[in-house]
Amino acid sequence: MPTADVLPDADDRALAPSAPTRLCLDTLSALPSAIARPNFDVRRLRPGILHLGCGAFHRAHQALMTQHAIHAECPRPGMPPPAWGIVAASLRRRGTLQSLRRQDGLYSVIARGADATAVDVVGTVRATLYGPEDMAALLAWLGDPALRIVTLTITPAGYCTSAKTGRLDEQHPDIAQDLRDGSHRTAISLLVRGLALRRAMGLAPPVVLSCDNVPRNGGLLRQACIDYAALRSDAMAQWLARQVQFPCTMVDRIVPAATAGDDPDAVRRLGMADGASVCAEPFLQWVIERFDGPRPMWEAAGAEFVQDVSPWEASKLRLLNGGHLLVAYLGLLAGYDTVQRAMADPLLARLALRFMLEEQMPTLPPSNHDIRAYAGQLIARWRNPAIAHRLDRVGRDSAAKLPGRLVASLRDNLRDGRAAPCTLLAIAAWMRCAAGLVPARSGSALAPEPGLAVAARTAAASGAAQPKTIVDAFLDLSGVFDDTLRMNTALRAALVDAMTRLQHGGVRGAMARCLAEGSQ
Ligand code: CS2
Repeated sequence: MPTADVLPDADDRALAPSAPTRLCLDTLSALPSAIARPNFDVRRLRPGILHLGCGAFHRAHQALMTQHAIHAECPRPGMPPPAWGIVAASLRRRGTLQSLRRQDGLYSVIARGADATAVDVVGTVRATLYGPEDMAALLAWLGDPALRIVTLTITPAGYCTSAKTGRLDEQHPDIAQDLRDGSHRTAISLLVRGLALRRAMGLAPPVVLSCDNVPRNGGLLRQACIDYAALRSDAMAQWLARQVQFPCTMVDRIVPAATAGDDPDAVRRLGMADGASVCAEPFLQWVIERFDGPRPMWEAAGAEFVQDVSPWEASKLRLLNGGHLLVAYLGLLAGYDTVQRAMADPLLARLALRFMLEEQMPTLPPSNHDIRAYAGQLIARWRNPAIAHRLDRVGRDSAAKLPGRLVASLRDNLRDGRAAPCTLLAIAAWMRCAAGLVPARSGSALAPEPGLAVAARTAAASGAAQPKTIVDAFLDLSGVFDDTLRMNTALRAALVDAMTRLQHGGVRGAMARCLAEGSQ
């Protein structure tokens, strides 16, 4: 068990007499009866999991499902719960960890549906570690035999892989720095170090479960770790390849960015302050490739264990995440700020549905899944009026998101001779958003991405008049488009055409024309 346990911060609670009571172990029993909470003795929950990337998604998904899994094991009164507590670590951001520490690791998940709201207080996060300050404790936990599972939500960009090769990008600045000074800025470097410790101690490695939305997430992570290890030691790389399980997973729940500070809605519902609460849609799904070794009873919390995750992963990434990108970039150009508002626009909603059914569905691997029903369900989920999911957030980190969500299916469609006008329009809209050519009324623009800076400058400098300059600047990004696509002159011309339509007919005109042409 790491030493940097979550500790009540007495100062915070004592200093503000007029402030509402804060959620913590001592106040847990004062929650209103309608709030679901741990049915086990949280103080006795020993950790068995390390999670890297303690963002809102992890808290509303794996940490909550782990609580339900522990409930399903029905710890007997007086007995400690099964040791599936979570040590939640972050290598980059301290904010959430501090809020969790003030609350003994407790926080609420507010599931907001169109008609009903349900609240769970979660108690599975038993310690928090911040990489830059708690590295020794983090490494000690990685080397602790009690650690059986490592889960990760580090975003697609956190894998530091090249979209071209699917292997570790050794030139990535953070990887290069980790190789130089061993500071473990990246999860890849930290994981390899932790696994090397286990090997040196003769301990079985933990199972490593990627929970990010990237194609073949477990395989990608495994290869990145092997590549990193091989830069130091072939023997370590071979051990890792033979001994460590990296199951693929598909995770799904729409979780908007968490509010900074105490969410007033949480205060109202809990009757006490909660600086780490998250809100989410009610929908929740987790599909996991079967693996060997002890684990929580996640299936009792609704998780599915399957032989091959690919069909779930492909439809999730291409319809949900790809659809999200289409709605984000076209929605931002149309002046919307949230997915819900954008989806209230019938033009955008029709375009999103057509994109899913006519351009993404034909590229999916065969399965018995009802993809039409899935697409309809997605439209309803995106319309959920009770959550505000910001378009600029959905569209950020685009260089890492586009390849698996929009570009892969475009490649498949081109290969098979199928038209993909909605995808082309979405990619042209992305180029405009990434170049900062977003109308002022959107109120939000995409955060600049270092990898896109040169293309964005070139495109922005060309002003509105040069669709071809914008397309050339972005299509030449080898991290996003592979050589076949970059050399495809018909594709280049089609993107220039889509860009010209956006520029001359405006986004609404371009969407209307795309729909009209498709129905001829
Ligand atoms: C979104 C996802 O921001 C994004 O990339 O597409 O976070 C999406 O909301 C989740 O994958 C839903 O499961």
